[in-house]
Amino acid sequence: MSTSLSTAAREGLYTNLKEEEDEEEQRAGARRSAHSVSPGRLTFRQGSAGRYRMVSVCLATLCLILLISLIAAAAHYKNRPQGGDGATSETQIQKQTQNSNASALIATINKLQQEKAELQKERDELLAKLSATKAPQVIKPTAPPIVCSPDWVLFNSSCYFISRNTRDWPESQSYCQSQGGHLAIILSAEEQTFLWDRLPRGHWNAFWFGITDEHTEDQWKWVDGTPLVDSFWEVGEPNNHINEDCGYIVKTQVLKRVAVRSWYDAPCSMPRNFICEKEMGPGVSTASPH
Ligand SMILES: [Ca+2]
Ligand SMILES: [Ca+2]
Repeated sequence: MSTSLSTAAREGLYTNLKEEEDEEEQRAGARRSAHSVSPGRLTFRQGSAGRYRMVSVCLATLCLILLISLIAAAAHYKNRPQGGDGATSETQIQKQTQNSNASALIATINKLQQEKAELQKERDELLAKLSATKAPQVIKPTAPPIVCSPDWVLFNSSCYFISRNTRDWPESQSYCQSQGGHLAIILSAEEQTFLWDRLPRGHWNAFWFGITDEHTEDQWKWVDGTPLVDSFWEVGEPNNHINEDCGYIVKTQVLKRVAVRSWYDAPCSMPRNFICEKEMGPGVSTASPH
């Protein structure tokens, strides 16, 4: 009996399941009917799909372009010099290069100037040596010592003769000229003193020398025509007391008389001792006094 029930129960269950399947199939068929598309709507669906493909292609192209741009930009920035603005950096580099070149140039110029100075110094030294080599070794002949004739005395480069006899001034000058000289021309205190020291003392020892104002009164000139500059007149002389145009030196026994105040003027015709002078420079021949 239980087996019969079980069979009946299974048949009942099977019937219920079959009915449920049929109902489900009917609902599915109804959904398919509800979602069935008309031909016009199908054409609309096909056009939308083409536009979607076109948009997709465009988007893909844009993405590709964007990717290429990004790659190019990355490459550009990778190749850019590091550290700030490119133009500024390049200018700084150029400036640094120029400064470096200028410093090197200045150093080169300084070095060349130093070498130039050294070369000039060396050149001058060589020129000096060359000049010393080329310069003739001039050996000045030693001038022979001046030897004065007997009774003549030497002072500097002149010989002097102090007469023992007397003549007037013109004759005295003539005698001196005959000896190759002239009445003494006294140009310095040293020369004056030298002669004074060699004059003999006496009551009024007087000696003509080579000065006169016979051509123009009070314009005293030496026998060689040169004017008188330094003079050793006694105080109050020359006074042209009695038409006195010739000069003479006085030496007495009075010791207080001095050489540099010993000149007087007197008439040229008066007989007096005299002093001759003869220059003894090169080329001047000597002659013995008479
Ligand atoms: Ca006079
Ligand atoms: Ca006088």
